[in-house]
This record gives sequence, C-alpha cells and structure tokens, in this order.
Amino acid sequence: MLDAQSAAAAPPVIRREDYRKPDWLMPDVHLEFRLDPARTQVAGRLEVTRNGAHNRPLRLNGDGLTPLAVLIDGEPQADAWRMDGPDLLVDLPGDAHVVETRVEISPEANSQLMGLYASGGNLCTQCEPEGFRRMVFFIDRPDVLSRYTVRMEADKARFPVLLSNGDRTASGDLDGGRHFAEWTDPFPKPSYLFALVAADLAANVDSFTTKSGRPVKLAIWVVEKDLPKTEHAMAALKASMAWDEKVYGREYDLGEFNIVAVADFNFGAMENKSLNIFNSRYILADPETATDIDYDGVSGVVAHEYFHNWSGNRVTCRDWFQLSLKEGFTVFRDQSFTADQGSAAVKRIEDVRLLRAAQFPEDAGPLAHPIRPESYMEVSNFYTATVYNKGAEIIRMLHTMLGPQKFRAGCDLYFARHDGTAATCEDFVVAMEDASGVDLTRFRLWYAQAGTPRIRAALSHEPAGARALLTLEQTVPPTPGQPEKQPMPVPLRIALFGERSGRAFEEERLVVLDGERCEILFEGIAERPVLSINRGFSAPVIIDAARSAADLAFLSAHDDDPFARYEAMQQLMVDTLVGAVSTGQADHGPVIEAVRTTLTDPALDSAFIGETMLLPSEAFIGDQMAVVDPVAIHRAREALRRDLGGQLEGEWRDAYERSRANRFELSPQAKGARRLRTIALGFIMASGAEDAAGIALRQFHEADNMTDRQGAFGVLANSLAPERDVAIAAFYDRFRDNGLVLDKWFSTQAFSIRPDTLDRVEELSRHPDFTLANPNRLRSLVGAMSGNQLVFHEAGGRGYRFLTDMLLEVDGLNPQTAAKLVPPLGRWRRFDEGRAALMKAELQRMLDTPGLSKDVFEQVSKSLA
Ligand code: 0A1
Ligand code: ZN
Repeated sequence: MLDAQSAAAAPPVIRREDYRKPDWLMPDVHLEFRLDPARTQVAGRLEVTRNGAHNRPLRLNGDGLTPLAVLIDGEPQADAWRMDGPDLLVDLPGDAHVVETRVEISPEANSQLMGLYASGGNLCTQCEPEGFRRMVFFIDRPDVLSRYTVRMEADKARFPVLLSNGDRTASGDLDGGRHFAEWTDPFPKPSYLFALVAADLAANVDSFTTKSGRPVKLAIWVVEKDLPKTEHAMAALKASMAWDEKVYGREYDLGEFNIVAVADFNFGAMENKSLNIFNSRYILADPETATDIDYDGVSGVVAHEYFHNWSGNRVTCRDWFQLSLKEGFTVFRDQSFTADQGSAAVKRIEDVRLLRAAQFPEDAGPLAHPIRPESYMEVSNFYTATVYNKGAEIIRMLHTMLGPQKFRAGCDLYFARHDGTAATCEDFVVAMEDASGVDLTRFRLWYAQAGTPRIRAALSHEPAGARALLTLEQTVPPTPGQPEKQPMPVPLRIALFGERSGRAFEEERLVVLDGERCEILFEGIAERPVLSINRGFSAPVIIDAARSAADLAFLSAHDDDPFARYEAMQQLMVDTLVGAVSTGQADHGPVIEAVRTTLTDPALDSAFIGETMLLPSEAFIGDQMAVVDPVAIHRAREALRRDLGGQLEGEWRDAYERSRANRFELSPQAKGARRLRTIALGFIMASGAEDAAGIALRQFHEADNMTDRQGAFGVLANSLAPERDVAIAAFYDRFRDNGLVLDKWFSTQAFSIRPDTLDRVEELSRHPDFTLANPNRLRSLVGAMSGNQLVFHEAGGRGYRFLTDMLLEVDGLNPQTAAKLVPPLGRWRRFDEGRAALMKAELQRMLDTPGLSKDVFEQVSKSLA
C-alpha cells in the first residue's frame, strides 16, 4: 500500500486508450546550436500547421527549459505564450505559423545522459524516448514527423567534428577560432531519432555499394587510439547492410552512415537516422581487450541499430505503447542475422537462455506487462526484456506459423504500406494477415496478455494399436491488472523418437495449440516413444512434460534438433538440482553419464558442447521453486559441479588440452574451443584437483586473448587459492587505463561466490576507479552484485542495503539508470519471510525518500503493490 504522502506524489499515468492524434504538425524544423560544454544556446524554428478543426493552443514539450525568447512569424512575443509545468503553450490564431524559441542549456551538467550531454570531453545527444525536450521546446512525440535542417557552431580546435542526421550541406570557418556545419536530413523523422555530435574523434572510413549501385560512405568515429579496435564493428556493419538487402529486400537510403562511440551511455546504442550513437562497449573490440562474447555483442548491436533504419526509422511508432513494433521486430531481425552468420543452434540456445534469465522473471513478477503495455508513468521503464526479447519471440512465432515466404510477403506489405509514417502493432499484424491470408485474431492476445504460458504435455502409448496420444493443456498465469487470461495460439514443433531405435517416427510436426486443451494422435508408433517438444523453442512458454531422467538423457544424446538436445540436458540438470534442494538427496548419476556422452561425442562441435555443459544458473533454479532458498541452491549446484568435476576429471582434462590453440583466431571453431576450454577449467577447479589453481593462473598469464584471460580470471575469482590475489592484481595493472576492461575487473569480483564477496564489493565501491556517473561502471559492480543470487540475498540484508544506498545516490544523477536497479528487490515475494521483509523494507526506504524520480517511483511502487 502507498501511504498518503507518496500517493500524492505519484506521477500521472499515461494510458494507451487515451491516444489522440496530434493537434499540430510540424513538417519542417530548423535548429541552431551554439555549442559549448558549459553553456549551449539552442534556437528552434518550427513550421507548425493545425491538424484538424480545433482551437487548442500549440503545446511544446520542455523538460527543465526556460524560454529566453518566443517569436511567432518572426515577431517577438511577450503575452502569446505561457508555461504549463515544464511545457510551453502558445496561442496561435491561424492554421500555419512559424514559431521560434531560444533556450540555454548546460551539457556538462547533464548527468542524466538524456538530451545534449558531455562524454569524455565530447558532446552528443540521446533523445529516445523523451530527451529531445531537454534541448528544445518541441512537439516531442513519435507520431509528429519533420524534415530537419541543423546548424551547429563550435570551437574548431576543441570540436573539429560536427555531425548530425542526413547529409552535410554546408560548413566553414567563423571568427574567434570557431566553425560551423549544417546538416539536412531529407527523411521526415520524429524527434527521438534526432542526433548531434560535436567531438574530437577520428574515423575508420569505408564504403558499401547498395544493390541498386548507390555508394554509401561508412564512418565509425572513436578516439584516435581506438581506431584499430573498430574493424569488427565495420565488418559487421557491411555484413548487416548486405543481409538486409538479401533477406528483407531493404536497401540503405542515404549517402552516408555514421557511428559514434561514447563511453557514457544509458543503454547499448541508439539508431538515430544515419548517425547511430553507441555505448563504446558495443563498438570497440580487439583480441587483447574483448572476449568472444564482447565480439558477438558488437556485431549483434551494430546489426540491430542498422536494421532499425527500416524497422523503426522508415516506419516508426505511433506512440510509445507500440515500442515492441520496432524493438521486438528488430531484435528478431538481429537474432536471425547472427544465426545466419555462425551457428544457428548456439545462437538460439543463447537467446533462449537470455529470455529465461531476464524476461521470464519479469513476466512472473510485479513488473509484468504485455509486450504492448496499457499504461506507464515513465516510458523509459518500458525498454524491457518483455518488449524486446519476448517481442522478438512473438515475431518469431509469426515466422514459424506463416512460413518464411508468407512472413516475408507480410513484411514487404508492412513496409510498403507504412513507409514514412508512424504505425502500430495492429498495423503490423494486419499486414501479416493481408499478405498471408491467415486469420490472426486470436494471435493478437500475445500482444495484450502478460505472463508466460505453461503447457502440460502428457504422452500415452498404446503398443497394441501402435498409437500414441499427446494431450496438451495450456494455462496463462494471472499478472498484475490481468487476473483472468485467455488461452493463446502456441506453435509447438514436436517429434517422437523410438526409445530403442533412437530414430524419429515421422517428420517433425508443427502443432498449434489454440485453446485450453488439445489431443494429437500419432499412428505407426510400434515402440515406446519419447517426446521432443517445443523444438527450437518454437514458443516462449514453459513446458511441463514430466519426462523421466532416462528419457531426458536419451534425448540429450539422440534428438536431431540441437536446441532440443540442449534443452533435454538442461531439464535433466534442473530436475536433479530442484530434487536435491527440496529433498536434500541427490542422484547425480544420470547427469554425469549424460554429460560424459555429450562431452566425448566426436560428432559435436565444441561450441555446442560448451553450451550444453553449462549448469543452470542459481537464479534459474530458484525460478522453479515455490520459495527460493539461495544457500541450499548454491550448495546443491556446487555439489553437482564437484561431482561432475571429480568423476569426469580425465574427460575435462582431455577437453582442456584438445581446446588449446597456438594463436588467436576468431573463427567459430576457435571460439567454440575457447568456450569449452574455460568451462573445462571450471570443472577441473571444482574437482578440487591440487594443480587446478596453477593451471588457471597459467592460462591467465599465457593467454593471447581476453576470452582465455577473463575465463581464467573468473575461475580464480571464485577460489580461495592465493593465485586469486595474483590474478586480481595483475589484471588491474595490465588494464588500469582501459575503462571497458576495468568494468570486467569489477564485475568478475562482484560475481564471485566467495564468502567475502560483499566485503569486497563494498571495498570496491570506494575504489578510485569506481564512479556512479558512468552506467557501465555502475552496472559492473552494483548490477553484477545484485545478479549474484547467493551474495545479494545474504541473510541479514546487507546486499539489499548496499543496492539501495547506491540506487538512491544514482537517482539524484541518472534516474533512468537508477530505475533499472530496482527489479532484483521487487522479487521479494519469491523469498522466505525474513528476506522478504528485509527487501520490502529497502523498497519502502526508497519510497520514503523525498525527491525520488518518477522512474524509480514507478518501479518501486509497483514492486510493493
Ligand atoms: N532504441 C534503442 C534503445 C535505446 C533506448 C533508450 C535510450 O536512451 C537512453 C537509448 C537507447 C535500441 O533499441 O537500440
Ligand atoms: Zn532497438
């Protein structure tokens, strides 16, 4: 319950059903920036036209702006405008006017990293979702599209590079060591896609010729010393451009494409039209400083932002409730791209692991929302795993149900119909229906209902009639505001395998469970069948198929769908661990034998073996239990690790040796080998072998790449051996000047399962290299600690207090980033009474803090409700 005081402070709720088309349009805008880190003057010249018959004033959104001048049709005005809270209201007599405003802002004082801010001495912008209004009074909503011309002026020595969207149309020198540039973007766009950069950076320049023969100049801008680290990003950009032409028929539409990397950024990257701005961790990569996971992060995010040029920019969103229209679709597109570039099976396993780690808990907790939410207080809180990753799963289900050709026809129709406009999720579904002829009426429930559906699957076999009957039952759990749910269409790829023959009985079937229950008959099933279901993770659901350990071990060795093979092993491990936690008894035998089989199967590649050997995370095990017991889960999991390590020590040592390379390479084989090598090292360590810490330290010192070094560092960070301190000191000394690598130094220690981890985390929060101002650094320590189930939930609540102290401090600087730290505490209902009370007390402490941002208020009040 909210007390009276906090209820009074509650920010207004914005509802999807209240959408109204804009009162005014703004076809052309001209912006002028006189740039200076301390005091930047901004002038906005907006050509506005009345939209429909009404006499409402023009509302220009502002956030912390004071108008220094307001002009209408060139005339300064004293009375024709007034402030309404942060917004500027202008009374306009006619239907078309030119409205000009002037303000002054301070980029270097902008710690929110929204609007115009300074990072590493350079100036850049972040406008999505509502940052534009922190620079210029504007109609700051995504369904108002304008053509922009932008003039920037700045000190030439300090800011030699001036960039904005579109093409540079003028530039030159000015008095007093200043210079200017003017940029024009011919494509109408909403304000959230605007960007500007004034910087001292160097570019890696390249080119791409589109399929219709148009040359595009590509440039990736970074601090000069980082230029050698931009090759991977550039290759990914070119590959993305070619892929979107080939797979979606989408061509790039401007003469240049710029990417700028900055160190201080709230999210991963931003798709501003032709001027993407990136968190530098998703651009910079070289073998010495980036792990294979980092390399994959770079190519995935470069592709994601590039693909937005069509799914997001050419067709944008009508309002922020439609966010998944661009994000779910674009994540699906970047996932497909990555799958096509390397191992599709490994990519699918990774994506599902992420969905289960980030989205399933969200969908099962107090912050659950449909991929198209119904309401929000602060839209920044809705850049969630649900909107992004579950959104992508929903597009993937359309792809699965319609098949690739009809899906592509639906996309073509969607782009053709809505190019240059702001669309809705409904528009996307209608395009899919119109192009495919498939009725998606019930499928729309996936956009409207939150919660992860649960499917019970029971298979019975009748040997006499050689028949098998599969019964499927669906329930969708209640979520906040949605007590009753309807069953949704769930596409399930299904196969049956003969227990003795090890072979599939027939071609895989695609079954769409489109109600609460259905039965599927299989004929010609002479021997006992084993069920393989939700192959490839064809639907984002939880399957409850109650298969025996023997059946799961069988599938992990015989299924012909690699994802299903992985899944069977995971299920076997989860069942074993959940059993161990709840009964205190564990039979590790079946897991050990299944792992042995996979680990020694010569037909499997190392990357796949590595994925399959990873034990389910402590958090995921907790998600399966009524009440999470972090200590018991940790003990059970470590016991299994120890047994696997000890009983298969020879196999792990073989795998470790087999995976050794002489020299770094970025091929899928080499990446797989590195992955398996460090996993094997972890198990050798877990076995308790005396030489293990020495092997790890050798790997740490001898590594010619960050994957091996960081892998060894991670293993050592968990250990009590003296080698751990050697590694911590050596890692720091080697990388103290590299911010992105120092983030790893912090996070690796915060993820440690050592009993003194919280002491160490508190100590690190006082380290000179720790700062709350940089979101990457904050996440590397505080975010990592709160993702460490054992440590965060230490009895007594020290982890909760630490998180809350940090969060409250960050809220004063950067509310968006602070709000992202709330969800771990919002999971209090899943824990025992003692922990739950401590977690709630911290949430209440936040709520009782005067001046709390609306970002944090929304997350905290919903978490307590
Ligand atoms: N549209 C971006 C995500 C993004 C959202 C908000 C931001 O503001 C701080 C930044 C980026 C994407 O999907 O990549
Ligand atoms: Zn995106």
